[in-house]
Amino acid sequence: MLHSHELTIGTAIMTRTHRKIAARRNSAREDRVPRLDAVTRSPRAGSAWSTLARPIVTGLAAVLISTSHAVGAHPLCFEAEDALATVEPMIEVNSTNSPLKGTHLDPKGASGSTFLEVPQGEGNPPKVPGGQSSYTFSLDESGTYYLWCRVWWLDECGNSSTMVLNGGHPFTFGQDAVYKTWHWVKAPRRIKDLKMDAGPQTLIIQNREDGVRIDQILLTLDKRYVPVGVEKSRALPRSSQNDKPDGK
Ligand SMILES: [Ca+2]
Repeated sequence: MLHSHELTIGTAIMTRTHRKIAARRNSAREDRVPRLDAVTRSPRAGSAWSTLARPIVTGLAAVLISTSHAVGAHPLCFEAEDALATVEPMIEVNSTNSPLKGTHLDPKGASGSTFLEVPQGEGNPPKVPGGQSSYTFSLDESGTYYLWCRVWWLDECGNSSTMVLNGGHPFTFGQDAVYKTWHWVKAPRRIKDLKMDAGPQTLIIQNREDGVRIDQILLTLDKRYVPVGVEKSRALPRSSQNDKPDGK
C-alpha cells in the first residue's frame, strides 16, 4: 500500500531482448580493449621493436585489460534464505515445508527452490510486530551500489519490505505494481546508505506487509547491469539457530 511519505522503487522485468542488448553493450566495450596478440605482433624478430617497444606495449595492453576487468566486476548475489537469522512471521519456504506453511507457490520457481515469505494474513497488516531477516556480507570495492531483489508480490497491499543497511535509516523497498510473478526490483539511488566502503556490511529486511516473497539479493556498482531470471549466487554463512528455529 503506497503511503505519501514513502519512497517509490524502480522496477524492471527484463526480457531476453534486454539481456541481449546488455550483452551487445558488454561485447562492444570488450572490443575497445586492444587484443594482447594484436598489439604485440612485431614486424620481425631481433628488430628494435622486439627489444624495446614490444615490452612497453605488452605492459600497456596488460594494464588496459586489467582495468577492463575491474570496471566490469561481477556483482555480489546471495540467496534471501541465507539469512544469518530469520524471525517469524518471516519464514523460509522450500519444497519440504511449503504445504505445511500454507503457501500455494511452487518453490521451484525460486533459486535453490527456496525463498523467504511473509505469508498472507500473518504479516503487517494485519498488525503483527517484528519479523525480519538479517545478513552479513563483504564488499570488495567502495562505491554507491545498486541494490536489487528478486521478489514475488501478492497485490498492492503485499508489495514491499522495510530495509536497513549498516544500521542506517530504514527505507521502503518495493511498491511496484507487478504481481504474482518473480521479478527484479531496484532500490532508489537516493538512499544514502547505498554508498558503502569495502569490507563487512549488514542488511536487515523487515516485515512491512504480508503476501511478500523474496528469492535473491544482488549488489552491483554497474548501472548497466540488469539481473534477469535466476542469478548465480554466492553462499553466505548462516547461524545454527536459523536451521533450528526452536533452539533444540
Ligand atoms: Ca532463493
